[in-house]
Amino acid sequence: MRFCSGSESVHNVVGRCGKLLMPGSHTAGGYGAARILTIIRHVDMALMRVAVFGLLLLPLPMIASAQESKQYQEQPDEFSELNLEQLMEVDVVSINVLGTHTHLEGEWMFAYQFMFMRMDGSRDGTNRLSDSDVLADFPVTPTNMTMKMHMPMVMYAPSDDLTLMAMLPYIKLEMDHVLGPLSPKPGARFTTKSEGFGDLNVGALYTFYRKNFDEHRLIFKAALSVPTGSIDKKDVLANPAQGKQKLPYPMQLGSGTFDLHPAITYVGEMGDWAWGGEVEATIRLGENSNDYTLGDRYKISGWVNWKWTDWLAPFVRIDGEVWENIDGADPDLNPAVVPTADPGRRAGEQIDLLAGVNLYALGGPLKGQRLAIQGRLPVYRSLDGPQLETDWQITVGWQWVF
Ligand SMILES: [Cu+2]
Repeated sequence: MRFCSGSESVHNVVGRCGKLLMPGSHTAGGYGAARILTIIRHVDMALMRVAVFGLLLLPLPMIASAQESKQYQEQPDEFSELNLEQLMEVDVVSINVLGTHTHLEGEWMFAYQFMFMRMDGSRDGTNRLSDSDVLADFPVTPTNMTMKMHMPMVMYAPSDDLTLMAMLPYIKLEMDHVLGPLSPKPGARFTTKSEGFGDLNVGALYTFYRKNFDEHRLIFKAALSVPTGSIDKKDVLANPAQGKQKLPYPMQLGSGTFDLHPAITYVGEMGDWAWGGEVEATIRLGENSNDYTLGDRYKISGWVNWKWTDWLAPFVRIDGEVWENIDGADPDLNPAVVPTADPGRRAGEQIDLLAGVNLYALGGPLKGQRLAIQGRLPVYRSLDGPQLETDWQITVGWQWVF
């Protein structure tokens, strides 16, 4: 019964293990105390969220004062006299096709991104685990997973300082599994698939500080994801006689909750170089209809872009990300069967190195179009495992600005 050991939170023991081990125990005597502890824990989480918001809202007073200073810090004449085509040459390095970027007043952008991610093998902490390591504790282990994501995106800038955006991913997931000695069919393999729209993301990017137009800029992002992605995806598992069963957490397409995605980005640009840094949080609001909340995420990034020629800008980037475990549990999932069904085996931290190129068409029939290719490799991973580890990712993005 290792999955009900002391490391489990009170919430999980009541919500999940309690249900598993002692059906109907929700009315038992110990429930009252456990419920109080659960409430305390939720208050804790709420306080943490308030703290993160406080940090992200800090720049608001600066926005107000920056507005005043902008009154007399007009764009230099050289910028106001440029036409659109020339302006696009100016922002050739700062518009990173795949990263946070803003547009100039009146610009529209249509974009499409394709992302492929491969996960292979499991990890616990920083240690690799073999399939048989995982199968010593679980009847089933995932062996690998692929994610394909198609992401159409639209952006519009009502002013040089404000860019609005919306994007809706279409996701295809595939996960392979093998059964172990704790199962009735050791060595048997099966694959699960799920496919559909993910969560709609809408937001605004606001430049609240700029020096010399775009030599140094600070941008605040306020974005919200709407739970349009399914959290009820099903497929046939190891035993086809049982029909389609609820798929575990990483095979679902959305969070099931409204999520906030606040971020602060710094972008600097000089000559043929652009550089930047970003902090971003994903804050889940409330609990979804399947009685759980995905873990919050915190990300910090830094990058350098170099304009090699007018049409080619390579870049390197480093991302560090921390994400928390799931709070609560889907009552249809049994965490004793497979690690992916355990809400307490989802957290992790990872550092990735990224590199790629941005390509720009400055004239001709492709004028205004941009293309980017980016690869991502992890240099550090520590996971609450056993958990599948991300091995590599490749993203191709196309943009049309007009
Ligand atoms: Cu854009």
